[in-house]
Amino acid sequence: MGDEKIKKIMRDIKAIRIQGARNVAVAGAKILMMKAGQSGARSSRALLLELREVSKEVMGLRPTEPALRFGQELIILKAASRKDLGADELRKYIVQVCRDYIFETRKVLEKIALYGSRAIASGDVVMTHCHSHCVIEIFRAAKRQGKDFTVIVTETRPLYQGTITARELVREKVDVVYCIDSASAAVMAKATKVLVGADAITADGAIVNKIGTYQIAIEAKEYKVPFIVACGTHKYDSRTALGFPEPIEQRAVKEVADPRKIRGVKILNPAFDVTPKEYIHEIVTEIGVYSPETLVGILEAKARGAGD
Ligand code: RUB
Repeated sequence: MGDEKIKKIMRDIKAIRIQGARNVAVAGAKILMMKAGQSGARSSRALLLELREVSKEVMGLRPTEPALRFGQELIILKAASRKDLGADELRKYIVQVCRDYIFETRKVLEKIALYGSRAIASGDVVMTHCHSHCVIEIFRAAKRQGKDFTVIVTETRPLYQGTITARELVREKVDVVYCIDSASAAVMAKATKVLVGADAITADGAIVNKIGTYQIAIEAKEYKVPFIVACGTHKYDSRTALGFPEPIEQRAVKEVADPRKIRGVKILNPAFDVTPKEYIHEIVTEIGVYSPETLVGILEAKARGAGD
């Protein structure tokens, strides 16, 4: 029964029914929590082995998700550091570590909402793409501060996450304009800002986000509209500083088109694209609002242990 629940969460992550980097990372932590809670392992060694196995599977579900990887690695690392405990104690310890991690991600989101809301002014027309919890929380905070603004939401083909964003903002009584992705250049002249989330920050200061983000960034630059990114520092992929490229998830072609209707054609379906630092005005994180260069300097120093 418990394993079935875990499998269901995994299927939901894979099918993007659970989506957005933060939610995916939290769902991954919940899987480890469930696995530990229900495991019948008699030794801490066996328990850790089970945890590592399921975690490997979880991390493979969405390849472009450093936050998911970071969360999984952190939980496993903490669990492994207490292998001196008996199986029952370790089980309880792991459940608590997962709870703490989930709580921490909530705190990160609240700080991003606070700092990011300062960039939103009454009268703004802000374009966003896809569905990002960081972005939604910023708009929610700005609205609660009494600011009146409009959000242009792009539909975000092929899975239409823009509809989630539109619905959530309407619930917050935000004025929403919805358009197809290919209308973004045509409506950019009306925008005063662009605000998007991110799945990854790379060592060269680029961000990786839902496919279509890069073209919006290019259009924003052309129209001199500030392009702002909101994301937690746990999305920094320090492996990119060692020369590993950020993997870009390639999804099933049937999400894009029915291959039987256009036979003989190679269909591409990359889930994400890379926006270089030159296009990014600033990145809003839980530790502050920085240019990509400054932020990466701080995060790289921290990753190498020099920042702590
Ligand atoms: C979602 C997406 C979001 C980032 C950030 O893609 O690209 O902008 O994940 O999300 P998908 P958050 O729908 O494929 O998961 O701010 O929620 O972490």
